[in-house]
Amino acid sequence: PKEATPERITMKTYDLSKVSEEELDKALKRPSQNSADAIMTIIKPIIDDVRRDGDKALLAYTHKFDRATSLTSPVLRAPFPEHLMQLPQETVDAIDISFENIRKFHAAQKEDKPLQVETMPGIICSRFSRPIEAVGLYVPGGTAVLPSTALMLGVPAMVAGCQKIVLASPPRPDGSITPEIVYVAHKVGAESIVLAGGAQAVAAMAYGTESVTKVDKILGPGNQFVTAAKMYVSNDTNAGVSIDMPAGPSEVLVVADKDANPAFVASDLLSQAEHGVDSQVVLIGVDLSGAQLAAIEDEVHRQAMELPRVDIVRGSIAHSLTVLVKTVDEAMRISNRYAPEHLILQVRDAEGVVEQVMNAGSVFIGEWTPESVGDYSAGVNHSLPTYGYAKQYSGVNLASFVKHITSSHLTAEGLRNVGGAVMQLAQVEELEAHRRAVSIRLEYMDAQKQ
Ligand code: HSO
Ligand code: ZN
Repeated sequence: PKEATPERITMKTYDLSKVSEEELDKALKRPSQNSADAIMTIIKPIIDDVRRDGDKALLAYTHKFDRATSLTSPVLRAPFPEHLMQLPQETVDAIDISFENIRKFHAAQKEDKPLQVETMPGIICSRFSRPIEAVGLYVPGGTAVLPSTALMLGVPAMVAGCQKIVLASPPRPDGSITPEIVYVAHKVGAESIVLAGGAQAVAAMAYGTESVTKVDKILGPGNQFVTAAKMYVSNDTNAGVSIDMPAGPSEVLVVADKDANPAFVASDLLSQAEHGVDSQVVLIGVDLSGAQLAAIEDEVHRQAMELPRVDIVRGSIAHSLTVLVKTVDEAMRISNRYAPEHLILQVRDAEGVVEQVMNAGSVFIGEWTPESVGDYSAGVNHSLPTYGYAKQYSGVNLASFVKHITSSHLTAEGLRNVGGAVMQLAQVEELEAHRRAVSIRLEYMDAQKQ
């Protein structure tokens, strides 16, 4: 690997034909997270406090961590006062357009009628879905205001028909919440906004407090404390709460060939890099010439220097990398092994390459599809699996807000058709009552016939 000069904002480059598999795997490792044990020792007492002392503990933590010392109630209930959602018209319009696209895409994911299969004559198996009653949606505070995350979680919850939508987000030091988030909460029909963040907000929604509604599922991204708290409460049977997925720092992998526009490629890498110092961005260059690689690197440096968040970008670019390969097949093999949260395909016939995508949170196809359209407004969800979890998790979608329930309905004929198999297996498992539940009915049928 070529060393980056300190002042230039540039990624290390690896040439697939010159590095070993192990070297490449090591380079593609996500920046390491703090040890789970260390995080757990910090959050456990917070969760215990909120569970025991409810609002009082929740408020105390908000006073301490968010410096919102004037806050006297941790919850804002709907209907939310108009004056808390005053926004410039352009922002209202932007939220409305995004809301509508996200709504359309998630509404299309509805299964309008139950799935039904007659597995044998007289045996009808069905599957239908019902909304999760109460959901808690965590919208991070931190270095950026994220009303888009409120949309990505709130809109599908609304479309799914969840009865109680609770939003949680840390307040600003003056105790207020950003008006964009209040406006989104209003649009999705949220019942309340919990003015708290971190493990304390997660605990409040998991166990409920005097004023925070207990929820059945908690969704949304967050820092390591939030993620650890979600994992903790979802393992506590006293809470009876589930979570969406483990969350880690945001990441993007861009596959670009020699037709890709260097300025576009750089802009996509940087839009992920500005999320946080622990974000990681990966460029896979397919059959690029030295001049083409240099053009992309120049653009990365030049554009980065113009960004207000250049210092964050410096941090994330420091552990980001470029891998040079010869073919799209090689690129996709690496991408599938990395399992990026976002995969951008800036290659000729990008659409055709999608078939080769095995592991990714969300794919952005072709040069006119920057990741930021998906982050905000296209309609797809931006709450996606990170840290390689795209290998086994889906991003947030309509199914995240429902349960699937199955049913079976047999006629007498159906029971006659399958009864023998059931009785035989019950016998193998030596569960006599199971066997008799069938035999009693079959005998009854026979008696009726005579
Ligand atoms: N790229 C982020 C989502 C986001 N971007 C929110 C802007 N605002 C993680 O998918
Ligand atoms: Zn983003």
